[in-house]
Amino acid sequence: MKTSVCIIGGGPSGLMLSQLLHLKGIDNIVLERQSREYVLSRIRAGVLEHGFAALMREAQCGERMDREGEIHEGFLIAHDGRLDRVDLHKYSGGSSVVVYGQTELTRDLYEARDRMKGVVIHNAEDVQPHDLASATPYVTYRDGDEIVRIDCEFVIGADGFHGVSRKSIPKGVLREYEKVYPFGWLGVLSRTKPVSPELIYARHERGFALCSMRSQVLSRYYIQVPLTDKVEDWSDDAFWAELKRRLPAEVAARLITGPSIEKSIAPLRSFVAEPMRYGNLFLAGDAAHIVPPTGARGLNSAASDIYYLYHALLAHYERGDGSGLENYSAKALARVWKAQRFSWWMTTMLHTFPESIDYDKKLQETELAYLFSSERALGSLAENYVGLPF
Ligand code: RFL
Ligand code: PHB
Repeated sequence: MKTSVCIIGGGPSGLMLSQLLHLKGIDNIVLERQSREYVLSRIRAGVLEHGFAALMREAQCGERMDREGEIHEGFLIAHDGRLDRVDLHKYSGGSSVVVYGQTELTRDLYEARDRMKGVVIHNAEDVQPHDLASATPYVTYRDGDEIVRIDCEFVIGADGFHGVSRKSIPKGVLREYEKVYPFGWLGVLSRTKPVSPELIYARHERGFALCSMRSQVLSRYYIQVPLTDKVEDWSDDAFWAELKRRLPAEVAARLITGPSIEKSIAPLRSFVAEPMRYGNLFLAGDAAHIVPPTGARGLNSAASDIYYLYHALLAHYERGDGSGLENYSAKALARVWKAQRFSWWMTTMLHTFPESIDYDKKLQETELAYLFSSERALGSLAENYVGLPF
């Protein structure tokens, strides 16, 4: 096979880029290791910044998101016996976020790819990029007993943290920065009315908790757990009891519980790979960087990568202008690191660390006390949470 852009990974990053390029007549193929059902069963992000939402509209996939997604103009932080509100709208100069599940937006992107007859190959095994430093790279994959070869001009590594693309960059070229947190988030999805119309992030001595949602009838809750815990260790009853302990009494009293329809543990990790380009391979999204979910930045950092990459490829194909591709890595990384900083800050402020001494706990309390006493500090939180400009 032959195409202009071969995209490895059919998650939100790969599908979004595929759709945007196709709308401009730029030929591309998406290779996805899993089945579509599997990709759509992964429960992940819930909060989208407006930059991401705008990209969905540009990709002609924003209709259902605009109809069913909820605009949130603030969220709450429970700490030290208080429940304080962060007024995103006020402190970000009129902005907000959209609550719309990653599952839903991925479904919308797949449907748009189907409508345009875009090529998305599922169950592609042993995907491997080749000759990336040359002007004629190619990608192979296995379909049963057959090895299929795709010749292309550019390879996009949008295959997430465990993908093959980043691993294809020679060791001497790549620098990796990583911070692994000593805990994970146990998440539960339940068909219940959310406990609060706005998200609640809770700092508690027993550990962090988050009350989120996908809609007014679908709730998503998380609690911080040690890395040694297994999903099987947590019955639904044990989960609800522990969540209630970490929430303010009046919130816990109105929490509606129900059977979990999904339950999983995600370890918390920060990671950045530099540079995000090697020859004609360009990394995007979780393939190049991940953040702990506390600041809701993961998918949103992927969106800015896709935005820069899309415009760079467009300039190349429409005007023969390669400057966007040249500058892609530096430009993307500048925003990526700001998302890393914000996610690290939110995580550090709100979680219980096994090694922390009383001094550290006092600083966490003071950080929160300072935050809610300073309009400038709230402004800084708000502008990061709604998303820094692309
Ligand atoms: P994905 O979604 O991991 O997709 C990569 C795709 O590549 C495929 N793949 C391969 N395909 C072919 N060959 C190979 N060798 C391959 N290896 C892998 C995979 O099957 C997959 O389909 O990466 P992408 O597209 O860059 O998207 C990134 C987002 O998924 C991620 O950043 C967010 O989910 C992070 N995140 C959140 N982000 C937000 O912006 N807001 C949130 O509220 C938010 N909440 C979260 C989150 C992530 C979480 N977890 C589970 C890590 C909450 C959680 C709990
Ligand atoms: C979610 O709803 O899954 C969610 C929301 C906010 C976060 C992280 C995850 O910061």
